[in-house]
Formats: sequence, structure tokens, C-alpha cells
Amino acid sequence: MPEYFPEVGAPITYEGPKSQKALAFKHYNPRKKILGKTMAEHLRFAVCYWHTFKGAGGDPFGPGTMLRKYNEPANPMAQAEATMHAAFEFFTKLGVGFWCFHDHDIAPEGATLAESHRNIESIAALAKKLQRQTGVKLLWGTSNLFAHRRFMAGAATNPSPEIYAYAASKVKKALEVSKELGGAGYVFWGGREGYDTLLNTNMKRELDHLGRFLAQAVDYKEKIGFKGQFYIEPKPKEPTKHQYDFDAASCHAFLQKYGLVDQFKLNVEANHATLAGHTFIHELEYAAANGILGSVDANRGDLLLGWDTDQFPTDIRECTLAMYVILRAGGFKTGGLNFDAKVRRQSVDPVDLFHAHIGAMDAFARGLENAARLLASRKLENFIQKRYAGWDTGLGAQIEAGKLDFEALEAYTIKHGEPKVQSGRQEMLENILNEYL
Ligand code: XLS
Ligand code: CA
Ligand code: CA
Repeated sequence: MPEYFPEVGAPITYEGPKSQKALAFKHYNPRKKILGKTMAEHLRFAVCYWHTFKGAGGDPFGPGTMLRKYNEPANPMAQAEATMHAAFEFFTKLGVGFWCFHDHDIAPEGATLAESHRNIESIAALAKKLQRQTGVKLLWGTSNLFAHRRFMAGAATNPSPEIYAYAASKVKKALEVSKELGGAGYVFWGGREGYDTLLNTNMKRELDHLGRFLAQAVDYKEKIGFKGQFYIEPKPKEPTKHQYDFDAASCHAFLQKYGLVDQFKLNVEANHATLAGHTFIHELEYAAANGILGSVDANRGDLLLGWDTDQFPTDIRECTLAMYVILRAGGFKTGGLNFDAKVRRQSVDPVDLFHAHIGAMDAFARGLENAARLLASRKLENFIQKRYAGWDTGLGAQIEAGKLDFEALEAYTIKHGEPKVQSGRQEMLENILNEYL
């Protein structure tokens, strides 16, 4: 078997913060224990197949810039096999425990649905063998329901029932394959589920169809005994002008309306949060507060660019705050940190893929350590506890227990007069946070 990443001879190791070696971890020490779990167990890093092995650096103004040895075979199935070998070489040299894929990242579409299914089954069999050999596991699988022209007006929300049926057939196969590979989860991201103009759209009907589609997926999952967690991945726009899974809160409302909230959690992506006009941390906090924080697509956008740049996460403050929310929510169960991120168009060498992932893993390792120290100090938690202490006894406790109506509240206010206000101490709290970075 050819070696696809000869620049990295041996697996990347932890060398500590003093190391000057570029291809080494300075902070990610997989076996180090923090709050009772190893770093590897907390962070559950995954490499995404689409950007890392199928991305070539193309953008709307020019084609790909990256030449990869595994793309050399002319026959698409031979290319798919070579890519799968390269992927597992990469996973093991990098030292990640998980990977994620779309059906047609790993295998080409055939001329018919049946041929596409056969292609996927055959490459999935190779993936299964390589998983067994390496111990690398599937964090989640998914189906690409957005690239082919048939899905231009949506998959589950397409005006055509035949395209709904096609999408269902693809998801059916992707669920079977995810089960076969022992996937810990399965993602639904609706890049074309939305509209470009309301002038041609029956929104209510489309939403009902999306609800039905997901319920049917739950039925099939149960029928085949696939144990993976289902996730919806919010994103407000791009490629579609408006996507129905706009943000964590709209996904939550949707799941509740269609009776799916117990079957789904969210896969929160950092860059999608910012596109929705939120922070990444807001989306995590919203999901955690509602018991639907499942998994994370770890990346970042660019302050000056309003589109989905999918850059590797390197901001220590952001990683710290993210891990702070995740730890407080009890940590990942089935989910993990999937690097849904791509190297820049000029980063053309295969070794750039290692630099990118190493930096992101180190950034999250620092985030984890910082967040654990911040939690242990209880500085933010104590402040918040005190800020809301009025609700623990007396008036607050009675309101929370539903014991006081508007008339009683008015009588209380007349009796006690103008309430005291308290400082929110934002600047002090920001200073405290900085002490932990
Ligand atoms: C695109 C999404 C997509 C999902 C999986 O913006 O991030 O890659 O994660 O379909
Ligand atoms: Ca994503
Ligand atoms: Ca993205």
C-alpha cells in the first residue's frame, strides 16, 4: 500500500509546551487525566472526510489548487479506495479516535440509485476493515442531500414527492452503513431545506414534510436497530437564502412541534452560529439549557467575511468558553469535536492538513484545561449563583413555585417600595476569564 503522507513518518506525539517541533502536540496529551477522564475521552476529536480528503481548495472564482496522490487513479472506485486508505493513514498518524463522512464523500454516485448503493456498500466494507485494524471509530455518518441537481429545491422539502422518495432512499442506505460501521451518531444537515424565494414556496407544507421525513428516519433507525444518536445541525443560510434549521432555537421549536425532541440532539457548528448572528457559545449554551447539546463541528469563521469559511479553530478564548459550556453540561456522551474545517486555498501540501489539525487539537486541549480550572475555581458559577440568590428563598421561591399572582406581586411591591439593583460586573468577570486563558 503506498504511503500518502510520507512527510509524517511516525504518529504525532505529545512533546509539551516547550517543544519547538511543528509536527508535535504542545498541549494535547491524550492520556492526561482531567476531572476524572483523559483528554482523549473528553474531546473525542474527529476528522471530517469531505474537507480533509475531498476538498481541493476550489472556490467560486477558481478550481482546486491541491494535488493529492490518492486522487490519481482515473477509475472513481479505485480513487475512492485509495482515498479511504489515505484517510486511515492520516487518522492514525494524527492520533484521532473518530471520523465523519457523507455517503458520497466515500464513494462516487453511480448511474442509478442501485449502483450508488453498491458503491457505498463496497467502500464501507473497506472502511469497516480499516476501522477494525486501527481502532478508529465513526463519530457520525450522513447523506449528502444538497450537491446533486435533483436536490436543488430541497430533499425532504422538495416540491416533488419523487425527490422526497429519492432522499429517503439515500438516508436509508446511509443509516444502514452508519450502523454497519458502529457509528455513534447520524447527522441531518439541511443545506437545501429552505427557500430562495417565498414567491414559489409553500412553507407550511415544506416544514410538515421535513417533520415527516425525520420521523420516518427515526422509524427506520429503530427498525434496523441502529443505536447512534440523531442530530440536527443548525445553519441559517448558505447555500440556501433561508434554511429552516436556522439556529439552535428554531431547531428546538421544530423538534418540539413535530414530536421529535426526544429523538434528536443538535450538532452545533461554530461558523454556523456566527452566520446566524449568534456566538458559538450562545448556541452551545442554548442547546445545553434545553438538554439537546449533542455534538460539535469545531471550526471558525472570519470576522471580515460573512460566509462559511470553515477555518480551523485556533482561538483559545473561544475554545475555553466552548469547553466550559460542554463540561458544565456533563461532557460529550455520543458526540465529540469534529473538525468540519478546511485548510486555506494556498495551503496546498498534504502536510498542511497535519498542521491544521494539530493546531486545532492543541487549541481545544488548552480550552479544556482552562475550562476545568475555571470550573474548579467556581468564580463564575459563584457569581451567577449569588446574582440569582433572590430566587432561592422568600419572594423569588414563591414566584417560582407559582404561588403568587399579579395581584399579590403588586401588593408586595407597594409594601416594599423601589427594589434594589445590583451591578452585573461584566468587566470584572471578563478580567477573571482572562486570568484563565
Ligand atoms: C455545511 C455543513 C455540512 C454538515 C454535514 O455547511 O457543515 O458539512 O456538517 O452535512
Ligand atoms: Ca458542519
Ligand atoms: Ca460550515
